[in-house]
Amino acid sequence: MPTAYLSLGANLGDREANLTSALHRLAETGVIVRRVSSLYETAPVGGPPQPPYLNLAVEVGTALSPRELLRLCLAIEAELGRVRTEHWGPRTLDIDLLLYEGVTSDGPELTLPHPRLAERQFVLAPLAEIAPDLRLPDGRTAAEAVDPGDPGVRAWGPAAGV
Ligand code: X6L
Ligand code: MG
Ligand code: MG
Repeated sequence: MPTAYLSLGANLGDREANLTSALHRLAETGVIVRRVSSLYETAPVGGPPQPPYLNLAVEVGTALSPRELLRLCLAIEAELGRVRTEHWGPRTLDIDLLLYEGVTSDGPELTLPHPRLAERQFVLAPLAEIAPDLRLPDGRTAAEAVDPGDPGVRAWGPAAGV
C-alpha cells in the first residue's frame, strides 16, 4: 500500500480537538494512520496577523490515489468548519499532502511533492519526528532540514491517540 505524509494545522477554535477529529475522520475512511507526531505550537507564517498554530505530521498508508486522498483531506477540512476567505488566513483545519510514495505531479489541483515543503519549519519539525530519514526533494533528509533553533516552533505536547 502506498505511503503518504500529511501536514495538519489549526489556529481557530479548539485547535487540539480539531486536529484530533481530523485524525479520527482519516482513520474512519480507509486511510491507515501509521505514525502521528506530537503537537507543535508555531508562529504563523505568511498571511495577515493571526493566532499561533498547532501543527502535526502523520504518515499514512492508503489505497486512495493522490487525488482521491486530496479530495478526502479537503472534505474533512470542510466538515471541521473551514471557511476559505482570505489567502493564507486563519483556519480551523488545514491538511496538506506533502509526499505520496515516489509520485511527482504538477497539476492545477495538486503538486507533488508539496512545493514549499522544505521551507517551512512548522512542517519539517513534526515530519522529522516521525520520519527523520525521509528524503526531501532537495536531497536532504527531514532531520537535516530541521532548524532546532527556530524560535517559531516549540514542542507543545503529545497528540491524542487515534
Ligand atoms: C518565503 C515566502 C518562504 C513565503 C515561505 C510559507 C508563505 C508558508 C506562506 C513563505 C510561506 C506559507 C500555517 C502557517 C499557513 C501553518 C504556521 C503558508 C501560509 N499555514 N503558519 N501559515 N502553521 N505556523 O500551518 O503556509 S498559510
Ligand atoms: Mg497549508
Ligand atoms: Mg492546505
